[in-house]
Amino acid sequence: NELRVGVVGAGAMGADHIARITHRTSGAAVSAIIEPNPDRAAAAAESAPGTATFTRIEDAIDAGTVDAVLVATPGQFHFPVLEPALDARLPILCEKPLTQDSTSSWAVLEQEQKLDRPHIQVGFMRRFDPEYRALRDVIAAGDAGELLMLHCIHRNPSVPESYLQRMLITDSVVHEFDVVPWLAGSPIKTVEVKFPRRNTLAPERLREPILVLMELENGVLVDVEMNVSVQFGYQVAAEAVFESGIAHIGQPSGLQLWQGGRVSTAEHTSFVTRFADAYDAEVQRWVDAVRAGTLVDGPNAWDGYLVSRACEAGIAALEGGGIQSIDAPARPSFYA
Ligand code: ISE
Repeated sequence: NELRVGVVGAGAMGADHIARITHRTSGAAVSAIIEPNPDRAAAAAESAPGTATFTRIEDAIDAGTVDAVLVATPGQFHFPVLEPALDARLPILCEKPLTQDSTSSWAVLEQEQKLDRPHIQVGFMRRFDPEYRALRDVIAAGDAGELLMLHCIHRNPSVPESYLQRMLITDSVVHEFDVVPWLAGSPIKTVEVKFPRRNTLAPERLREPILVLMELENGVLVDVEMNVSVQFGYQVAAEAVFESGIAHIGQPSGLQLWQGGRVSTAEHTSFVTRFADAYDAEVQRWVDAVRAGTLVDGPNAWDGYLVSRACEAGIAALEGGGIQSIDAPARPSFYA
């Protein structure tokens, strides 16, 4: 029987997930849309006929219409949704970040540990991107020797008005904070933020781009160019430097066109297309895991907690400067 998914939040990401589950995911259907904004709720319901709409998750749960929950609201609204969903023992796919800070993420872990097994998967979709997976395999296989450095590029054409300075860390670099330790097989030890010249095309409230430097426990050094006003497109790429080789991921791909004395290749303009395959795989594997009873097949709430600690160090580095260290507690056996 099909998994009945309640989608919380019908903004850009929620609408994308609703379309995905409705048209591309097998074994699942959207049964409820939880969205306080009536226009957004109506538009979303029209795209997924037969779904009920609610303004509060508690009402959707009480109506008995959902077997699992996909949380796609902005990060600051995750915590109040996770609480009732865990209370109802529902499996959850929560978009990144898990919550806005490590104290509330810890509270989520404590609540989850009252259940029989992990119920929350966190939406770090890069782990499902074919190129990131291939790079991780190259690192693990060691064919090019040990990994020495990672140069990461994270560029957005522009950001919405709701995007504030701290979100360079909590909304954007949050992805590197998850995917880099996963790639390199080593946790983050320190974080530092440097400021190059400011891009005058950035909104006035933002001082960016920024350069984020990380040292991992295993000695690998990582730099991240975080740049959200590049105008020309959406680019997420990385170069891995090994002892006896180099690997690149995230280069523009597809049709190359030679015309008028130029060579061109189409570039993405949004994460929705750049990571479409990753989102598809992420949601399908989550649905399969929930139907199989394992509930999680990807980053879990413990991973989300570690990222929240890295974000706190990142914000301290962004606002106060200096090299900030991260010392996370040991992983509870519940998440082994
Ligand atoms: C956005 O929220 C995302 O998650 C994207 O992956 C990221 O590239 C962007 O910077 C964020 O604002």
